[in-house]
Amino acid sequence: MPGRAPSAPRCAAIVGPYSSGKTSLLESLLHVTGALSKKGTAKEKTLLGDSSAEARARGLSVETTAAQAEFLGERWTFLDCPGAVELSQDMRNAVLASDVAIVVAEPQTEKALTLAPIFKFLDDNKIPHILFVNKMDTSGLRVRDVMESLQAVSSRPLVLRQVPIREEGKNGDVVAGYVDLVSERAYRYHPGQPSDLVKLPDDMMPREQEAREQMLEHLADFDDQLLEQLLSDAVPSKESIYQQLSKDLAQDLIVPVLMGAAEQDYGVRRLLKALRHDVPGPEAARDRLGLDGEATAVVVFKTYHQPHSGKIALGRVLSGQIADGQTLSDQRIGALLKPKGNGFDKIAKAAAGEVVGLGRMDALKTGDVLTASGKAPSGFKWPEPLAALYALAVDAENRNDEVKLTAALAKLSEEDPSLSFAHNPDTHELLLHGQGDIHLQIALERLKLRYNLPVKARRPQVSYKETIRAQVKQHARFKRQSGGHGQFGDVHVEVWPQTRGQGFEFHDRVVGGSVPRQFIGSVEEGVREYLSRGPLGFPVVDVAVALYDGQYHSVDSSDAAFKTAARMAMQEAMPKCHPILLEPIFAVDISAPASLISRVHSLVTGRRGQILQIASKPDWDGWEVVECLMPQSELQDLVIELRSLTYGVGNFAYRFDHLQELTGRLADKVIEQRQAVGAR
Ligand SMILES: Nc1nc2c(ncn2[C@@H]2O[C@H](COP(=O)(O)OP(=O)(O)O)[C@@H](O)[C@H]2O)c(=O)[nH]1
Ligand SMILES: [Mg+2]
Repeated sequence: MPGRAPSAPRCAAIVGPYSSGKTSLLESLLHVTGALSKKGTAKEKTLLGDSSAEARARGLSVETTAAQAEFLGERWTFLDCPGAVELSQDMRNAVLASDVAIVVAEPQTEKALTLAPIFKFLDDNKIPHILFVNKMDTSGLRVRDVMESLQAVSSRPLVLRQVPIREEGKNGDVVAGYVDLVSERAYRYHPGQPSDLVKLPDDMMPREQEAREQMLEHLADFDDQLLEQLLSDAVPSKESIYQQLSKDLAQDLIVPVLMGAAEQDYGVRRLLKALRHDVPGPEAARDRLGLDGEATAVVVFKTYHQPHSGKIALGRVLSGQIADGQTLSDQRIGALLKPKGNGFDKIAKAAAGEVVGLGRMDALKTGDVLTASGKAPSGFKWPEPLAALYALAVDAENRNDEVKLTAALAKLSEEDPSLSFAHNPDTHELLLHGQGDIHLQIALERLKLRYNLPVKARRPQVSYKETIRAQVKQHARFKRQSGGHGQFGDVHVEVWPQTRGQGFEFHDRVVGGSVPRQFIGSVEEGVREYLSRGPLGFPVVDVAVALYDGQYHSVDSSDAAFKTAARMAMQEAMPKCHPILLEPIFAVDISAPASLISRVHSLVTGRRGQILQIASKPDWDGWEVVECLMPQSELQDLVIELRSLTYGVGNFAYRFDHLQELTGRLADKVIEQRQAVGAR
């Protein structure tokens, strides 16, 4: 649009499934805008976005990379987000702080489903997004088939803005260029070069007309004037179409679709022009996040801990201006930086729209907002991190490193809020929780590479418990005569089962002082100590113990002696009470597209699950939820099988439900393993 004032700096997050070409697109965007003089390639592992050691090792992006560029006098930050489902936390945080998301997809109908959770997140949060169909240089598929499969997973209409021009090549059809459906002009692609205007091929006319009509019909759904024009066969002006496109994009009513090939720079200049014209300025993101009315606001969407540079928080200035050394929300900006290549450059100030690095602000974490007033605005909202779906028990290889290990894990989980760690009091294991095995393996690799902390990881133990089914009475006497002062304690206890969930109870039924008051607490203590590891090797629950008689000695009795006597009584009694194993059962809600729900069904039954209900998923069209009960032991690696059955998109939520008796071969195996391990 001639005469238009340059926009404030804007920010586009590049998102999409694994391997769709996001990092290649970043490379191309930087190259085309002149920010990068020499293009790297995925094959040679020289892409800017994948320059970390973890990324190179895997050939996949493991965290968000920010890079800046200028296009026609306007400034842009591009955020290349990891595509792997397990690493989607970074993607979520990045799009929230951006003005637009560029969703990169492959022209393959069978991969369309992998976009469903991405579209869902963008639409739930009303984040404007453009779809870029990449790898058109290799696609033989018809665009309308690709569009149909993608439309099936988007709640917003996908509006095609270009159609490809195909030509006969050596190995069949190749895409040679495109027709722009607004200007109705045809362009020919040139590898690494701008495309040039060509005559619209005659045989393309019917297809072009059809696609253009569809585009206009979609737009008319949101504009009465345009609808009237179409109904009366009037031709809407180019300007009015452009206006409508940017208006609808800004409100997340439609998803404009462009195409190209990042590796050849095909369609990338066209994409940049669409971004330039159609993407709203930073005020829209500010208002969307509930930060309107703030004179100065910076939202933190990522943190990095680097061994050499310390901690850097990546933030987006959404209103006002900030300067190095300034105090915001009671924290002084220790260093103001901007992303540059693989690192950062120092800057003095930054204005609304810019993405900045904030150094030496150690308290900052993702989802924080810095304001001049110091208060987090009441309307500000940032979604909760993804809940953990998988865990590993970890130990430092070197025992002396344990303190260092928790400190390093704290840093990693701060960088990535979907990673967390906790001590399991039942099993005494340090558990690392995350989104899947790759996610946790990357964390382990970072511990080793960045913090020099080699770690052993194994499958966590299940929190089995045990209880009893019979009632017994037991007498035990602890007596020791050694030199002068001896030890003496004598107890009669009764042990019986409680109903499930009732817990442990201790009853004092001593009459006539056969066990003096002051020792009764020690008897209870001895019982409790014993119950931390019952005859099967697990913590005992739902048991009641009564002390109903005993004897004492006026000189030799002591707290310690009664405690020991109580433990001895329990040791004798419990094996006679028909001990039984209890297994934790979880309530699990597994969601997947309806077309795949029969797979989920067999997955559940194959894992000793009990299906309670299959229902349609609220606010997710075409998705269903299988509600079931499943043993914890089967839940531990559920995510791995679920993803492999559902193209990676299946998900679940879970909570502890109850303990259930486990008998037979499975129980025998669990007990046998426990006995072999011994007390930890
Ligand atoms: N044919 C073709 N391959 C591409 C194109 N863009 C990326 N690729 C390839 O797709 C693979 C994944 O690329 P990458 O940019 O790492 O994808 P990301 O996981 O989405 O970041 C690599 O092997 C690239 O060489 C393209 O435009 N055309
Ligand atoms: Mg990548």
